[in-house]
Amino acid sequence: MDSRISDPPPAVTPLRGTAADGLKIVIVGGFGVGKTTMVGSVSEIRPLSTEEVMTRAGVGIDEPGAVPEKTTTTVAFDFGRITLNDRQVLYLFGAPGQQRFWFLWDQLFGGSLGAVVLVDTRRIEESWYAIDRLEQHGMPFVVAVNRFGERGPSLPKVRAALDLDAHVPLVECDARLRESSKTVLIELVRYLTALHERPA
Ligand SMILES: Nc1nc2c(ncn2[C@@H]2O[C@H](COP(=O)(O)OP(=O)(O)OP(=O)(O)O)[C@@H](O)[C@H]2O)c(=O)[nH]1
Ligand SMILES: [Mg+2]
Repeated sequence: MDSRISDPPPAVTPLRGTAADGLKIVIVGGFGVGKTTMVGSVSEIRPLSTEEVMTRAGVGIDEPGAVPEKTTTTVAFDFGRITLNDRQVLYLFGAPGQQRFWFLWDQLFGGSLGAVVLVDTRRIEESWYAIDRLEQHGMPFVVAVNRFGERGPSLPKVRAALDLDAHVPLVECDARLRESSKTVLIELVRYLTALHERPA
């Protein structure tokens, strides 16, 4: 796990007795955009992750080229939990980013209320597929721009590059920081609530 992740969660945080609403959220996006990092930084329980080392045997299959510091990749999914308030608990599922695991996404989408799409502005096109799949599913989503230390294009330029509808929330984040990741999730919950309350 990235040693720069802020405030590692305690190993065990019991679920509150008042928790009544479990909301399933998925975190999607292209390879190496920070999905596992986000689940790890924001989860209040030790996240379940299915990371495998990318070995020489994977050369030509695994593509760490654009993210050279990356040595592992998600081969199934990440799982974490965050308590929003006395009643609401988010269950977080981080999707695998590599194309050969995309067939798993349908299972992860089942029962999900909404999604976060993570975007690396150095490789915006890596997240097009996620947006297409979510739109096909009719699943609401917010987009979070993970800048990886680069200034990169402005948010309006990212919106244009992703061809996002004006109503889709687009925010900045640093997936390594708990508060930043939490802000993204709160944005998603607000968006879902607003959609739910919108007159038909
Ligand atoms: N500078 C910076 N680095 C980040 C940020 N988020 C993630 N990283 C780094 O980017 C690399 C990729 O992160 P992961 O969380 O494994 O990416 P992923 O999207 O889960 O990757 P796959 O599951 O293999 O598709 C790791 O080395 C992280 O430490 C960020 O916001 N800023
Ligand atoms: Mg991952």
